[in-house]
Amino acid sequence: MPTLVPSTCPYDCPDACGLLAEVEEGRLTAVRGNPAHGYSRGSLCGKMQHYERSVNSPERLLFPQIRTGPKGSGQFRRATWEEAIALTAERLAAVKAAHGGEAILPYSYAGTMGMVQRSAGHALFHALGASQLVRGICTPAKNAGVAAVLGDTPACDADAALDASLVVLWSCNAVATNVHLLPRIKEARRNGAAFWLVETHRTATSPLADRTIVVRPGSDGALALGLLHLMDREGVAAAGFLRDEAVGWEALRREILPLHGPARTAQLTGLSEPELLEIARALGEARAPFIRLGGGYSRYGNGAMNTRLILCLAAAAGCWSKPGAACLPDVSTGGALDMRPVIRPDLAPAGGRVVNMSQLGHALTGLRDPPVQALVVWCSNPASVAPDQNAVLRGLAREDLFTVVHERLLTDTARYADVLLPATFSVEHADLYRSYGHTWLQRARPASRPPGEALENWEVFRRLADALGLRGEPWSWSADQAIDAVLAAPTPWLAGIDRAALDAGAPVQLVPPPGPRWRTPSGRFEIENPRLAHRLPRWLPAHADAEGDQHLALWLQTAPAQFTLNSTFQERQDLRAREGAMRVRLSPADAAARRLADGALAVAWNALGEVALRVEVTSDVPPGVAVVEGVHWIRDTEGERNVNALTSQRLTDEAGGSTFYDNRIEVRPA
Ligand SMILES: Nc1nc2c(c(=O)[nH]1)N[C@H]1C(S)=C(S)[C@@H](COP(=O)(O)OP(=O)(O)OC[C@H]3O[C@@H](n4cnc5c(=O)[nH]c(N)nc54)[C@H](O)[C@@H]3O)O[C@H]1N2
Ligand SMILES: Nc1nc2c(c(=O)[nH]1)N[C@H]1C(S)=C(S)[C@@H](COP(=O)(O)OP(=O)(O)OC[C@H]3O[C@@H](n4cnc5c(=O)[nH]c(N)nc54)[C@H](O)[C@@H]3O)O[C@H]1N2
Ligand SMILES: [Mo]
Repeated sequence: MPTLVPSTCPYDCPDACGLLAEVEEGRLTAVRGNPAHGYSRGSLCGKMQHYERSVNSPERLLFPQIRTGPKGSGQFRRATWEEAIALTAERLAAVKAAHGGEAILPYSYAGTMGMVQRSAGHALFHALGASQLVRGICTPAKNAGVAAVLGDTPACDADAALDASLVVLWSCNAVATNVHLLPRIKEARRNGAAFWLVETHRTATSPLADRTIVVRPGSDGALALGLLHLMDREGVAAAGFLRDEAVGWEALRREILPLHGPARTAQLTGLSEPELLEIARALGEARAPFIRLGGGYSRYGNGAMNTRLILCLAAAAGCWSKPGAACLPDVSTGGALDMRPVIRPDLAPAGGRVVNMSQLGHALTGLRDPPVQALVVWCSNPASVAPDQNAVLRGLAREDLFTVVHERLLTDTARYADVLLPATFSVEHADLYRSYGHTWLQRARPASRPPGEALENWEVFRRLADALGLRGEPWSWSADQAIDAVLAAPTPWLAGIDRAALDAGAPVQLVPPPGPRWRTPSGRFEIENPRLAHRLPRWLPAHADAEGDQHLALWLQTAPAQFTLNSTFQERQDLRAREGAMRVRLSPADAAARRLADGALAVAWNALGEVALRVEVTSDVPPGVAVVEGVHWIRDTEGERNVNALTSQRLTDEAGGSTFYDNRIEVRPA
């Protein structure tokens, strides 16, 4: 009989599902959803249903290794942990002595969302005075836009969708990226709700929806302004709310909305004037609209501004004033845990160099004073996921760069390691999980035994700190003690939790601290924000509209795929088969104009690079748009590059976010 151990899905997804791990003789044999988890309620996505296949993968790294072949060849010899740690410590110390601490660059992201394991290296790199990584590859522009309008106002619960009469998923392909919102939407539909998507093409979620509103990429801000113009003109905007609970409505009406009549909106968004009017009326007149903001529209040069404008539209639709209505950007639980005991920001030198993780290519090939001479990667696969792949690979191939990678698998990045260290899977180590889609907190204990000599992040950085002569907290703690230290740091959110239940592995609900309705400096909904360069939100074009690449006709969309998660799960043959090979989806008109047949091998290109992929001809994609889903391992591509060879290192308007969807390409037959 297997033992059932409560655990958590560790991946970067708003759902952060509760798991039950089935373990026999220390080995994970299966996982199921934990029915006691109030958000995921016992169901799992297609990726996690057979997590044991990932955990027991024959491709797992089992021992420390040291490079023997050329950089990137993936040729290594086995080493002991003692040798690997000693070599790493010696090289990091030498780089620091010769070039200063800032020549060392830590690189990590959300391979696991577990708060302690993902943060395990931070204190060490602060103490070394290393360059500090700006971890902005995901949706900081969205977060900045939300903060500009809503401040720290807590989000609604996903269950708010149940009461809606109109559900709008605004750039969220929920079938892939927010699976557990769907049962709630289905229930709302049974009660009569309509279900719309705002998208750049028809997605896997489209067949479930009543309507997919297809806009030109990056034009969502213009759409929101045009709809605000029409709702105001038609008298269907939530006027009482905008006047009494918001600041800036009259200024927006006076200074900005007159510029966004239907003709200009139609031109910028690609929607027709009658359709715009119909959407404006439907939103304004909806009894209870529920608008969920995904991240898609925010990965553009105008990403933060788009967010501000969509939130203003949601306010005008009555999301904060009609009974049963709501707007859900993300559920921010960032204030729930005080990570300082683990991260130790106090150890970092003031004013040290910062490096944006979306500009790794530049950091490795262009930074001087000092150049990056040592790179330590964990919980991330930048060779696959970071933009401008050719620049990243040129950097990783530098003979004078010392690269350490702590990984579970031989990823594209791991192939470039000088020292390659084997990592545990989530079920093999302790951690603490909060979510950005709900308010459940979970503490997981190790459930199964790691294979070979795989070690958790925490233990690796402890050993490295020890070899570098760093003593005391947090390095004297075990991962469990680090979790205890985080839970002992008081926050208002933790005040009321059932600690015994949490410690026993049960999902425990965090309660946002009480406060005023609007947690903004003005105490109101901030259409106008005097602290920003653009006091009033306004239309900003996306990079690919404003910069020099307009001569390329196709707007590249590189959205998440359903059966993989960023570059995670690419080791799984069963999931790769369900996803299919890397392909570019084109409209029949664009395919015909380029003499590209369905299934043909083609080359997608722009100034940054070339990618070989298969063509899929589909009327789901409008002319002028090219869709490439998924972050494939380079190993599995036909031309040794994935779609990130075509994405640029340009950042968003605010907060240094990535602009993965803001690029143009052309496609030709191979
Ligand atoms: N299966 C799966 N799940 C995942 C992930 C994955 O890779 N696979 N990734 C995880 C991570 S790290 C994140 S951050 C989240 C991301 O999930 P979300 O932030 O919700 O959204 P995205 O999937 O990034 O984008 C959703 C949609 O935006 C659309 N889109 C692109 N540009 C525009 C635009 O200009 N306007 C509009 N209206 N729509 C646009 C795309 O077509 C896509 O369908 O998902 C997480 N979950
Ligand atoms: N073209 C394109 N590129 C994208 C995106 C896109 O939509 N399109 N999405 C972007 C987004 S939103 C994000 S968030 C980033 C995500 O970028 P990353 O956070 O780098 O995500 P993954 O590709 O999932 O790689 C995570 C790696 O961490 C490893 N890992 C997992 N758990 C552990 C652990 O406990 N310890 C250690 N040491 N390693 C572990 C996994 O094996 C995996 O190789 O990708 C971005 N890249
Ligand atoms: Mo992300």
